[in-house]
Amino acid sequence: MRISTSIPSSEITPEKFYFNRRAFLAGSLGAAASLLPLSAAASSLDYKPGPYGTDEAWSTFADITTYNNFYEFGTGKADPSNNSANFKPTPWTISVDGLVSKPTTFDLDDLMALELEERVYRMRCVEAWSMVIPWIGFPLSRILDKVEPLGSAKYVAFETVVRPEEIPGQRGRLFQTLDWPYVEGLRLDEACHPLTILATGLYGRTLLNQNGAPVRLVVPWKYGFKGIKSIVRITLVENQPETTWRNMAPQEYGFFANVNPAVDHPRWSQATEIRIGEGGFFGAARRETLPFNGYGDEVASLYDGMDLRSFY
Ligand SMILES: Nc1nc2c(c(=O)[nH]1)N[C@H]1C(S)=C(S)[C@@H](COP(=O)(O)O)O[C@H]1N2
Ligand SMILES: [Mo]
Repeated sequence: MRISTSIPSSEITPEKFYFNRRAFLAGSLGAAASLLPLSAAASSLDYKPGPYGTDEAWSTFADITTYNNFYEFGTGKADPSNNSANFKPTPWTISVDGLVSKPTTFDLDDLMALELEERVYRMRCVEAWSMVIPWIGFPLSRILDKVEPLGSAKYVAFETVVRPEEIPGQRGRLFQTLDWPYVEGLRLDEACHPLTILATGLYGRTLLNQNGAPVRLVVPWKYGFKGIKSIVRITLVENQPETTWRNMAPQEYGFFANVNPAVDHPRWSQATEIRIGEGGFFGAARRETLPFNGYGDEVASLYDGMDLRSFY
């Protein structure tokens, strides 16, 4: 993995910069505390500023790394950070296969050698909470281009690793909730959209296990469950692939899952959301949820002619 262990981190991902930016944006001394865990388990990454950003305050490193959904490690928000210490994200490969001219198995090193960039995106979970996360990664299109999709490829299917020895939720019994592997999918044009990235880090460092180390999908205009973690396989296919949450409850979770405040989940409203860090579900004012999570200018045209009243 091309991590800059030999270069002082102050030269490449100045933590002071994060501190200042957090303090500036949040106007908060709490920002200092939120940076303390930064140095512990993750390594510094080399990256450049990305073309997309937001003026909103970043969620703290502490919130992003302790309030998680990763059912392989348990269903509680603290479970992924508490139960993932034995998971080994290196060495790692991702095979990209299916309807492509050049099926390729990428080593994580190859991916880290792609030019990494920062993308500060809002993330909106279908459960009606949100964060602002400074991801480090690269457009998914960069590896799709390398394998040369065939004309018959219409969708992209993704798979999470299965390793019951390292992943307690996959050993069954205790909290067997979903079928493994966790699977997700995108239409090929969604997968090639410049906003769609594979993330290998956040806050300037490699991903911690709970965030989907070593590489996970980020599709900021869709509900968070589309952002499949710890990916080992990407397959180009002709037909719409199966997706985990839709398999689990098709009346509640669709394939497209575009953030849409006008269409409620059958059991709760999607009109507003809680920004984690701004107070509890019963405390802070709720924010308005934006169509396509605020990325409509970039992506609405992908859905011309589709019925956007549909959750799916
Ligand atoms: N393999 C896998 N990927 C997953 C999930 C999961 O349970 N397993 N949860 C999803 C959900 S519901 C959300 S909201 C995001 C959460 O990402 P974060 O914990 O890094 O914020 O991951 C998504 N990716
Ligand atoms: Mo989610």
